[in-house]
Order: sequence, then structure tokens, then C-alpha cells
Amino acid sequence: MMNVTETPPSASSLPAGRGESVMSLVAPPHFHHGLLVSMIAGVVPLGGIGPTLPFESRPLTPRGTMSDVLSLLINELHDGRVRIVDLTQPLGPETPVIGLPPQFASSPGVTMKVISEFDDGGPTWYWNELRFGEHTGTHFDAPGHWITGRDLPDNTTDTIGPDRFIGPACVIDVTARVAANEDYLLSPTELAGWESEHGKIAVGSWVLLHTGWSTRAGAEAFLNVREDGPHSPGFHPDTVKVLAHERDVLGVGVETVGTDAGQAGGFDPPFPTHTTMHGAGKLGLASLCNLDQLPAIGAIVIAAPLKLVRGSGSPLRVLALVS
Ligand code: 23J
Ligand code: MN
Repeated sequence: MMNVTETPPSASSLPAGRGESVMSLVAPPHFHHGLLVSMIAGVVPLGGIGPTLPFESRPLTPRGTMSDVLSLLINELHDGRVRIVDLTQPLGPETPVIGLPPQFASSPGVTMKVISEFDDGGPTWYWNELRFGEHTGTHFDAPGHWITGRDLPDNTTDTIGPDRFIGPACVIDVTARVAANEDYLLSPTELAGWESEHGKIAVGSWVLLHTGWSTRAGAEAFLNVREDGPHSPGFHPDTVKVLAHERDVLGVGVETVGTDAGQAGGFDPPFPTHTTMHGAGKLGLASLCNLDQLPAIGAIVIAAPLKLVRGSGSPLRVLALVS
């Protein structure tokens, strides 16, 4: 403990922190010399380029261990200029589960059973046992989930390279169209219209379909099942072909229970989004929310599933970075 009568250490005597002197700053190999000169001249603050808080209120990051871009990112997060938007629905017993025709096996919803809760089974600890289908709530679809992706390399949650979990987001707002038609399908023409406004969808993007569907409260409204099956929006079969083969996206994300439209079981081919995307090794994200908080372009989405051995998918936390 520091003696209160003692003078606090000066910035130049602080070890490996934000307050260290220019003299003790060891430039990493990639360090731009002009930037170092500007720092010494006082033009650029020690934390790097971009606005900064006073030293006292900024987090400590060991100098020389972090690149300029990571240092800038952590400052921007700390200052609130980069925000984290949670695109994840709560996962629990109330989470709606996809219903399939009765000839097919059904996926169980979430059950949580207490192992112990500060009781005889564990006097100082609380924990639960979980049961749910891999495709429950906000979840990730691996290429191996579908027969078209069955023989692709690295097609399950444990073998997909983690570089494919992070990408720029293209958010296509179709809320007005869905409000008028719950079976709305994004057509290639409308995709082209989005690109004429925002630019061509970049290779390796997450393409997120903002339908407003996540605001439907309760399983009944969310699943929207009628005598002829579920009704919910999605992609036209030709649109996912463009995204997979002509744009080489990472994958698609939707607000609905699955990446295919509600009526897609009757399309040709059945479930065309699953068929085409997974056949091309592309990924899926279902039951997203808060897409209204994202710009059309400019956000980064992080969607890393559980590393389930031979997993076809998994519930996950999906985060977006927005500046
Ligand atoms: C199995 C069969 C059909 C569909 C799905 C699963 C999903 O939507 C899913 O969660 O992958 S459409
Ligand atoms: Mn799924």
C-alpha cells in the first residue's frame, strides 16, 4: 500500500502503463516512425492516434504488447465511440423451437435442471445441467448441418477456422416489406437495389436480413404457424445463390427461427437457404435481434459457436462492434 503522505509516482516512473515516458516507450517492429516523432513533438498523444481520455481515466494496457489498431480499439471501446450491440436472444425454457412436419424428429426446447444451489449438493455453489437441441434460440448453423455440406472439409463447429467467425456486416432492412407480407422473400433485384445504395457486398461478409421479426413477443407470434405450416420471411432461392457463389459471403443471419423462410419446406429445392449456403460451405445465424441498432454497412459481427465435437451448430452469443 502506498503511504498517503507520499507523493504519487510521476508519470515517468510508472511501470509499463499509460503514463510511461516517451523515453521508455519501446517501439514495436511495425511502429510508424513518423507517428513516434509526432508523439515526441506532442502532436499525437501517447496512446496512439485518435481522441484519448486523460491518463488517469484510461485502462492500463502494457505498452509494446499491443499493436496500434488493438490499442486504438480498446481506447474507442472504453470511451464508448465503439459500441457493442448484443444480437442475442435470451436462451431459456421460454425460447421458441422450430416445428417440423410430424414425420420428422423434433428438437427439444431448453430445460435447465439445478445440480446444486447452495444446498447439500453443493453448499457454496450454484450450477445447472442443460438440455437443448443444437439449433435452439440464437444459434449458429455449420455447413455439416445440411446434406449438401456433409462431405465438405472443416464443416462442423469444432473444425471451422475461427477466422470465419468474424466479418463485416451488411444489414438489409426489409422491415417495411415484411410488415405488409409475412412471407416476404428478398429477391435478387432487391439485393441489387441495396448494393446500388450501399456498395457491393464484400467477400467474407455476414449478410443480415433485418425483418423486424425479433420484436414478435411469444412463441406463437414468433413461429406464426397456420394450417399450411409456418409463415415467416427469408431469402428467395436465387438470392442465396448470388450471395454464396457471386459474393462469397461468410454466411447469412436472420431474426426468424431458422435461416429459411417459414414456407421454404415447399420450395424447389426444399429449404433453399440451407441447401445452397451449406453446400457452398457457408454459415448461418438464426434468431438474431437488435439488428435495428446496426448501420447498413460498417459494423463487425463476431459469432463463435461452442466447439462441440462434430457439432452441426450451437447456441451462441452474437456481438456486433459499431462505431
Ligand atoms: C432442420 C430442418 C429444417 C430446418 C432447420 C433444421 C433449421 O431451420 C435450423 O435451425 O437449422 S429449416
Ligand atoms: Mn439452425
